[in-house]
Amino acid sequence: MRHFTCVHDIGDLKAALREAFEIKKEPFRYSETGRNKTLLALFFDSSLRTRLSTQKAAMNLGMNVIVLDVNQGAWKLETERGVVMDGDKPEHILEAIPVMGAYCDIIGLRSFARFESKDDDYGEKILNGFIRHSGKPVFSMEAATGHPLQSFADLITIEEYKRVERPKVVLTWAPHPRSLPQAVPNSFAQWTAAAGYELVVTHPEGYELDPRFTAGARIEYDRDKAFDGAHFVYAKNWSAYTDPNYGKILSRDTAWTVDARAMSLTDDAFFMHCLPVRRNMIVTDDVIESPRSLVIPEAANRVVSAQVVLKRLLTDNY
Ligand code: AN0
Ligand code: CP
Repeated sequence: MRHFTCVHDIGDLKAALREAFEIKKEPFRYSETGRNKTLLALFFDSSLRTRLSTQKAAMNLGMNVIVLDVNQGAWKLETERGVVMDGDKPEHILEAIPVMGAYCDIIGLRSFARFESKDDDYGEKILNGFIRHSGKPVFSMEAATGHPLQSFADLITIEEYKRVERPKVVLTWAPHPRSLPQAVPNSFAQWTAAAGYELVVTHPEGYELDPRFTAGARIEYDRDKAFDGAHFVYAKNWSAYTDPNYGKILSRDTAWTVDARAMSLTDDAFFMHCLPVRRNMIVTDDVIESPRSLVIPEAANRVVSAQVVLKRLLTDNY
């Protein structure tokens, strides 16, 4: 694996899951693999889990880690080519990327959708810029259209808790006061399809995701019908994908908040969310605090997914 940006990069998913459980059992077995190798973890956007779990995974592999919050202390970066740089941005990303590549062996990148241009976001302009110009293996720590480390951790969690071979998994939209990217639901749909689960996606009309990610899923606008018999409920807010509403909030309807009544329609489903979560917008206190809530084990598995990916990037490239 040269880079890690989506489910296709991981190859045989079953083998990757087996590797994850092996690493979870023996996290320090490969503590020499990353010796004298440096991870540069670059954040253009905020993070708690990704920042900490990726560092922990790198440390378990014996790596050195540099973390940079690009917007705090580094020069503001111009991303357009051809502009006269007489404004507030002193450095161009076309110099900054190879410079950063010179100081490390692997680059982790967090750079959310900007909602300024759907083509730039869905063309993964920033992530692909790092792949093209850094000269180093690059992995996504949530880019514009996907959050593969999250989905990999979600699958590890589902595999640990499922009671049937092919569980019914429901991805449900829920309200949020700010415009959020489609990265988490896109990846979740793509990875659960690759895992062969039954996937139902439910949301108000107008929130249809890019069909390239939801291929094979059933879209159900009636949430009660979607929840019927579910084994896992995965809640997430996202903004509209379809034109002309790309990046917009179309609904704030709190009837979509996941509550005990909705969960009672399921087959005693587990509740999942990638976090950070806004309580009583996305999910009620009682549901997220219930014994069926997996949000903490899910977050803990982020170390495992990051460690599998880093180990493969190290062994395949160095
Ligand atoms: C981000 C998102 O929705 O993509 C990160 C989730 C892991 N969430 C927020 O910005 C609240
Ligand atoms: N789930 C997740 O990626 O969390 P952070 O945004 O805190 O990293």
